[in-house]
Amino acid sequence: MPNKRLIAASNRLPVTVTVDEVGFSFKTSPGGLVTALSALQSEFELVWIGWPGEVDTSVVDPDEIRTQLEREYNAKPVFLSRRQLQRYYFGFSNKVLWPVLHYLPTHIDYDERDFTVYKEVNQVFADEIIAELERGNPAEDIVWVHDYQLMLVPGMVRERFPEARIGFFLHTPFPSSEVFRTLPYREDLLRGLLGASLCGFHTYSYVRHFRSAILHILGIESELNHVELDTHRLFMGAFPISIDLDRTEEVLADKEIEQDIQVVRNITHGRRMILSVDRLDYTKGVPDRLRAYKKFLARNPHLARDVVLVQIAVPSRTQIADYQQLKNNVEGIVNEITETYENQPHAPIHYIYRSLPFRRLCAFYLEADIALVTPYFDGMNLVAKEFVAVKKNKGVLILSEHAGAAHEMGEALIINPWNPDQISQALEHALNMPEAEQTRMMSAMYAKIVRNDIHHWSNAFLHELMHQDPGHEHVQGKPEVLSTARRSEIVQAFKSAQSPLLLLDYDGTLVEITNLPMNARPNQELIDLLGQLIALPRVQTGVVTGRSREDLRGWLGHLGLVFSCEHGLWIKWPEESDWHKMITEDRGNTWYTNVRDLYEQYNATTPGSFTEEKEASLAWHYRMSDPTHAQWKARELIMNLKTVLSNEPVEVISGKCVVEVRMQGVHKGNIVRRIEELGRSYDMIIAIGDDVTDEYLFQAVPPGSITIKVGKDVSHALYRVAGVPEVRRLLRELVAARK
Ligand code: GDG
Repeated sequence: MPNKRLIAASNRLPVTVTVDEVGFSFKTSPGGLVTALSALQSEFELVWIGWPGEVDTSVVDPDEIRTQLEREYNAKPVFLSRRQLQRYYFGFSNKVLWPVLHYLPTHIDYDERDFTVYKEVNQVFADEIIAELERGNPAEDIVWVHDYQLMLVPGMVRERFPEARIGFFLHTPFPSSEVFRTLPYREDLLRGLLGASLCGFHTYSYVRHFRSAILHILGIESELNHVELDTHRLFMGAFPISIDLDRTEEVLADKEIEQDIQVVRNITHGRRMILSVDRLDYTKGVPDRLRAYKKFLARNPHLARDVVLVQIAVPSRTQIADYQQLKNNVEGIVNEITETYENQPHAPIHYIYRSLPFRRLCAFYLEADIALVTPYFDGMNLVAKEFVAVKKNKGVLILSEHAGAAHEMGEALIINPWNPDQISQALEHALNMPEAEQTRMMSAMYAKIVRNDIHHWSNAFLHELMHQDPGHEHVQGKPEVLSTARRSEIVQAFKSAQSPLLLLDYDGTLVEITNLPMNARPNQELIDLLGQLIALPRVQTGVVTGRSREDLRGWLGHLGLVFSCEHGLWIKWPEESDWHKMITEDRGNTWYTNVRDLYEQYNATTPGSFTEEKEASLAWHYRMSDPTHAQWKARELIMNLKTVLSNEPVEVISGKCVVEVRMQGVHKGNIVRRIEELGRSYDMIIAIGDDVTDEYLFQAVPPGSITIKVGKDVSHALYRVAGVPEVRRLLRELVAARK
């Protein structure tokens, strides 16, 4: 028995439960994914988590179903109530995510309650995975989450098990970030995906779009194939899915396929067949395809008796109004074509609205001369690959350039599905294509499918997931992750310290960074927490910030904190009545005015950027600007500043989405000088900060101090934590220790 487990989660279980008068029964649906993962059973024990179909749990005992599914299939059912199904599946997944992921936001039908239930159901899936990891080995087991219905799950599992190896594969396209950002809750969805260790897409374009979305929506920069996150490293890659070639071969070798072929021939009546097979979905481009075919017939009336377009439309999501409308629309066009050619013995179109057995489908592929695959947008499109797999070296594939499959199958006749003339011309071209040319194109594509079938796909994904470096290691120059053990040692030391001092940065450490500095007000939870720290006997707490005195006085002035404002220009102990200025020169007007003028030029050419004027410094903020453009402008600005200011007593510092010029000698380390001036002594100092400006503090505190960097960057600090919530958690533990 393999000791590693592969925990796969997808919306649907590969087993469906049917309830009837005598009880319940199971029906397996052998999709490509199931075959691929089942083939790995010598390496892994496979556990599958998913929805088993609609089950009326008031009629049958769900526990009995659960036990049996577990025993017979190692499957864990996630039962969904009517409400959950409507809001999570039909609602947010299929009326919001599906259209946006396919560049068709006009099909969005959004009800804000749907996202709440989407989140709730994602949590149920995540809890099932977490329970499995708790029973197994979270550091060894592999989790593989599938598709857009479960985008929040990787983040939810990561929260519980930071060390878990979590794969996520998106079967749909990942659209341009401009389209993705139309989604409500796009930040939550992206953060959910960022919880994965490996995010797989069908093509590199989708990877590129994903990188652009995390940059433009979350401000997170990435490398070509990975992102360094505060908690772990996420890899991204293109893994084009493929088909189960063995299954196709088996079906073709089945003698009974002859009967299916006969059924197909009774439809074609010796004519040349153009075949289209789709789930009846508005992304598949069926109406425009049929209109293009109508145009083709009108341009080639002599062919109307010699060709037939067989359109197989598999019923899908029939409860959704847009799908019902699509069906009516498609049937209307089919009727128009049929009526136009009603004088012919056989209509040039044959429409089938149902799902067929796979062997019958293969008979259609075998008999078809041309496959016409014209989705507006499609993650991959397996129909195109199945056609090639069955035909091998004959026939013509006409393929939409917006299907993921077009990235691999460049030999096909590639068309733009929005251009009916081009479709019509491609049909003319295909019908006239010499056999030698067909063979050249088809065998090249067939060879690719043989090289990359469904097993190759799953192996490639899992290999990458298992062998990549999760980024938990200690990197030179990077602080050590603050482990649970080390944290409790610090808390213990704090508990017994005589006179400890906490020096805390504000933005990015005590509060999350916001687009506008004035919006980062402390919430009640923070005010209470700081109040509790202040109330601890013999403990002193300070806020060390680049902000102005006014901000801090207004927000936290009543608490009794030590303040260091404007990067150590102004410092005040609670018992002092006045602020102490750490340098005596004033602005030196020329540099200040020059910098202000230069910033003005950048404000004018960098939309979203603005200047913040402080007493001893000037900051240029670009958090709200287009990140790619603004980073370039920031680099240019720094070069200009260095030239303009070469003889001035100032420093140019580049922080998180901010460029700052400030007087030399003004930095956060000044607080240590002030402690000495005041003759104060502390036997334990804990300094926490997130930005480059906090490095001055980390370097200035005496040896033996505890320095903590918030975030993943290189730092002089000893330890690092992921974000504001972890800082607040540590502070709460410090309070509890001395109470
Ligand atoms: C999603 C993405 C991505 C179709 N009709 C019948 C039938 N089928 C089978 C085909 C094929 C599958 O359904 C359709 O797969 P597609 O890839 O074309 O499309 P979606 O269902 O939209 O799939 C897509 C895919 O996920 C995988 O990642 O390629 O882009 O949208 O295998 O054979 N099967 C049977 N009878 C039918 O009538 N038995």
